Amino acid sequence: MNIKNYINGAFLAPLSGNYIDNYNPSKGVIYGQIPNSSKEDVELAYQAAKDAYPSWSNTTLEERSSILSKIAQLIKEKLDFLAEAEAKDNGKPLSLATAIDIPRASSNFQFFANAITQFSSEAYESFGLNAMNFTLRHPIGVVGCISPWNLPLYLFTWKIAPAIAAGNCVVAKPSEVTPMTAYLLGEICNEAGLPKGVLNIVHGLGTTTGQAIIEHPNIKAISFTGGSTTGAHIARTAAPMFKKLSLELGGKNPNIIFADCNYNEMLATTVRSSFANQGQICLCGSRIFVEESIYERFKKDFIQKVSELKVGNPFDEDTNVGALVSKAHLEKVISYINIAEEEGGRILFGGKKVEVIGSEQGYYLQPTIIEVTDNKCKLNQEEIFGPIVTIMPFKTEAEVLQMANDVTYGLSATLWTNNLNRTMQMTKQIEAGIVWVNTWLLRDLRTPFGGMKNSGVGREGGFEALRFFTEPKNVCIKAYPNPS
Ligand code: TXE
Repeated sequence: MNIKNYINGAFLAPLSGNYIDNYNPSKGVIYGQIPNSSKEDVELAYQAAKDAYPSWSNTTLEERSSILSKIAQLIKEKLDFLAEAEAKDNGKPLSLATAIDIPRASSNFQFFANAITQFSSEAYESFGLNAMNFTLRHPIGVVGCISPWNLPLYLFTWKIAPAIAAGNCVVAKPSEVTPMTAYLLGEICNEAGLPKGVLNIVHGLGTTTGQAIIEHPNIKAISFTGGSTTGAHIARTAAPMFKKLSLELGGKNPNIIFADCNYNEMLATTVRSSFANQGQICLCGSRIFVEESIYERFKKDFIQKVSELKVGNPFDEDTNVGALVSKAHLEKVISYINIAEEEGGRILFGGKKVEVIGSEQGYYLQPTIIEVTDNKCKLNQEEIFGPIVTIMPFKTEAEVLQMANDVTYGLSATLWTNNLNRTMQMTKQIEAGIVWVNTWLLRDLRTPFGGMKNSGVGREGGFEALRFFTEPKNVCIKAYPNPS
């Protein structure tokens, strides 16, 4: 199936006529083509957004909210269709796309449909000065949203929904590796009555299409989720143009397990936090630290549970682990298994490619557990973003805290303990934007989401996202006594 750009409500071929191949990772075959949009296509999208802006930014909140709700509703109605498209394009189990990805894409629109009606700004009465301050929050204008391949529609809509809810018009680019559901979203937006030009979707490579978006002088804000190296490049490009930036980048998250935790809950959740979506979630707990007294027990039980995971075709009902997103990514992930061997890591389980019958060319890898002895090793320092976790024991709270923080990343952390004091102390000291205690990936969309250190700049979610997509303007009014 050939994909087109969605510009001004219409589906357009790229002006240059350049296309790139789109792969089905579970089969390892090309199944369509997508535009490799040039600067000129991005300009077309920008012009459409610019033209739509005066009217869209002046719609009533009620009208905006009702269009966003309609999009949410249509995504819900097309759940099966969209989930199948996502599983085919990305390689993730259909069950996961059906239970998580697509429902969340719908919730993103519904959440911001509601949030925008409750969004407010501050006012200060300057006592003694006879003045009043209030802050207006205007939409920015035309903004850029660039998203990755791991949770395609989920993350694409997580940016677009608050951007348009706040009254902006958008030029958006999904990952070239997983463009399909973004393409389908265009049709849904038309069906929901989103005015032409409010959302424009251009497809193509990061280095051509993405680069044209971030370099565009009049696209005044960029919301990006992806790798930290790309994030640094975007920051370097956007900073001299004084663009507003929100960067959600990689993670190397600790999963810290104390002996006093609820063991069965911890074990089941740790399997999920290690291998959900083939480990391709920036929030996965890829470094598992286990208190020494339960280390051997955990190791045995964890290996047992992981060995029960079925690696297979995303469309098989009993598949737990699907295909990795691309051949290049599979090779990158496998290179870490070689690094582990060089570094003296012990592969406790997995480490091998899987040949799935009927899908022999697909990009499958066993979920892999590697025992390491030093947090300084590459496996514990670099983001692998695949089905590989490391485990190592620790003795004291201070020791595990030091290791947890001893990485360049700071996205999320998980803590398993029933000790309240320890929870209070550690959550304060862990360097991460999100800390889960006795759970993982439990999300309330009102909460601030994002990382510190090399995991990003800024926060998404709730009113934080609406603040990002608006420009505050303070108005100060002084009053004088009435002339007598
Ligand atoms: O991501 P990229 P890649 C991590 C993960 C992965 C690594 C690289 O470790 O192995 O990043 O993955 C667009 N200007 N994460 O290379 O390149 C690109 O087209 C503008 C973590 O696939 O960062 C895509 O739409 N845009 C992450 C988006 O950026 C550019 C999820 C992300 O791609 C661009 C994905 C440019 N110059 C990977 N270059 C997470 N935080 O969840 C690329 N892009």
